[in-house]
Amino acid sequence: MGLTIAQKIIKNHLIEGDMIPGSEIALKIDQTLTQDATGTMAYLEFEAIGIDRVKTERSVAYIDHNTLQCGFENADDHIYIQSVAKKHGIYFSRPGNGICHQVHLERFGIPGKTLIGSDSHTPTGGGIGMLAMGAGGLDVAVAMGGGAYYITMPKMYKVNLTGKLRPFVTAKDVSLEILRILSVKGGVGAIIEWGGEGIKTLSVPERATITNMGTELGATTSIFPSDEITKAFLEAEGRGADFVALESDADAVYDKIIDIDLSTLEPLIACPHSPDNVCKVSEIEGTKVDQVCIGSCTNSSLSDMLKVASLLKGRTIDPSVSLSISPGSKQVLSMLTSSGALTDILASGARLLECACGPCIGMGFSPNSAGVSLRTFNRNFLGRSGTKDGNVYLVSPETAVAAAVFGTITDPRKLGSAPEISIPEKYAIDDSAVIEPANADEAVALEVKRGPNIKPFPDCHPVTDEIEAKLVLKVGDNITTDHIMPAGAKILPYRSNIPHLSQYCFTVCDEKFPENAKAAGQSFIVGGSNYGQGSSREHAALVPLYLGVRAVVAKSFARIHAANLINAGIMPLEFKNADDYDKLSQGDELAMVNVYAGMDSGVIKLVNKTKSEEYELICSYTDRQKSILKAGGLLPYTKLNG
Ligand code: MIC
Ligand code: SF4
Repeated sequence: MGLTIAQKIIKNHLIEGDMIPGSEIALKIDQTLTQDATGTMAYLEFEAIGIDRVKTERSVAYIDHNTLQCGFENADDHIYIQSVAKKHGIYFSRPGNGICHQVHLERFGIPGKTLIGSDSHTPTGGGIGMLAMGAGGLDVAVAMGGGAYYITMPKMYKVNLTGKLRPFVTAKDVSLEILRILSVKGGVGAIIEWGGEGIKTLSVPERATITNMGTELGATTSIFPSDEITKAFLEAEGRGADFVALESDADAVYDKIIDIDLSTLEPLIACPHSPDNVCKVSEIEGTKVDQVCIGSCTNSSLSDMLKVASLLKGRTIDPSVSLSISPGSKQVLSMLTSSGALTDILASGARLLECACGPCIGMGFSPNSAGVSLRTFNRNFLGRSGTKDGNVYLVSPETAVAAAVFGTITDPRKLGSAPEISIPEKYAIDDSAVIEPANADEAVALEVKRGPNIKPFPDCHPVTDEIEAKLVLKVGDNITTDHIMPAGAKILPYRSNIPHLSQYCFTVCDEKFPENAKAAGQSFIVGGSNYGQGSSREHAALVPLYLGVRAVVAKSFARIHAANLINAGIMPLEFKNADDYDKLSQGDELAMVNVYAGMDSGVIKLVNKTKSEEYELICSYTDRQKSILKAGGLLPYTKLNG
């Protein structure tokens, strides 16, 4: 039987396990990346593991999320990350150099290699044929130390593309179309391979938009073949030597095949507050727009920005709209500048933001009260923009420009003729903002600088055989990590200060959650399906741990969050009968008995002492996961087991 692209890479990196969907496998990791909002914690964990030098082929620490320095906290964290990187063998991408995924694709990604990153959009690297996955910070710390990365062997899906996109229909619309078809949980447990004749019409930046947004499907990752288009991109980046060709075997077997004819697609838009709430732009034309943001790791490539510049050239944006542009990297910004395209953008009335995540994670540029914001980003979860009642829509750069120019949601085809942009023969290469690590000898004497905002890791709690706890919070389906641990400019600076962060935990759903959880001492949370979708932030597990949460019982979980819960020593458990979800009420006094035996049999009994009822919960922990839970998390487990 032939192999898919992902199966080939997995086979080459398999350390443990069998490639049987649903079973646990351990992979050797070639490259890692971190960003600053998850990086401080990841490097504190790496230090706690106690390994001197990273053992990967390449590890890069990016500063791109926490770039607003409204107090000492973010600046201190940047200095900490820079100093820890220099000492332990990690490349440091300075603030201003760009968004981790964009820069990694340009300068470091290699087809056929494995990459894990402490950011859920790490699958962007699949645009050049990498097996690139988002992970919790602790998993990245372990991989930097040479440890394996454990995942459940995914199923294989294929999206077969035929035809060619029509003018003003873009890779972003392809991403929205697949979200419309599969929904935000349709990719859970799967790797999505993109193939078919249609992919020959898509450049690497377009492919990277698609693999980036595959994260919103809940997929383990997404991947394109590495072909002559990949080769041309790597050559233009001066990295032709990194090219290797990769394709699936003709007789590879897929669990699901989806066909999309590119020539039938239209400009699409994801409406508030979920990336899969998709309709045609033409269906909601005329809605008044207050703000437009162009950028983020989904749509900030040079090609995207040049299209935007060409459409804005000679036009002035509507006076009632505020337009921001954040180029994805210093390379993109410098080429926009030298080509004169930036002048066209600025002349239209746009505001230039730095090469960073910015508004995507609520780091500035929050919309006005109840404002309508059209963004080229990948997520529009409630409250993420920083404005609680903001209405965020997700669109292509072309649709974003149309809204900025006309002041309302408008089909971009009304802008006239579509710009034709091809990737340059040579990108402007300047790696001066990437600081190399010290060599092993020099590193010994180097000091790691820690600011006062860095607080100790929360106390670990080994899972015990009997747990009495209160149900402090019951939530519904598709709870995101932005609900659990909100981000934004006011909260993000405290990612290395768990006690401070804890005041905000789940407050989007229940203002009183932190107070109630603390008062309960030990607690459980109940959720619906796809609990924990979205970001890879391990803080969505570490903060509940700090607040006393011992288990989360849900109808189903998102992949990275379930792994983060286990890494934090919190049990993720699923209802055996989904109807039992309705029987539980917030405030119920609960108990789990014979937990260890239940972990072995796969069924744990949950006693509702308030209602005198019993429910069955299921778990399918591997022996490794059971040991992690019994040790109180991956950190104590790794220290014990080396
Ligand atoms: C996001 O897009 O939600 C983030 C911010 O990049 C997160 C990481 C984080 O919370 O720091 C992600 O996607 O993993
Ligand atoms: Fe940054 Fe937004 Fe991309 Fe997350 S999704 S890495 S916040 S640009």
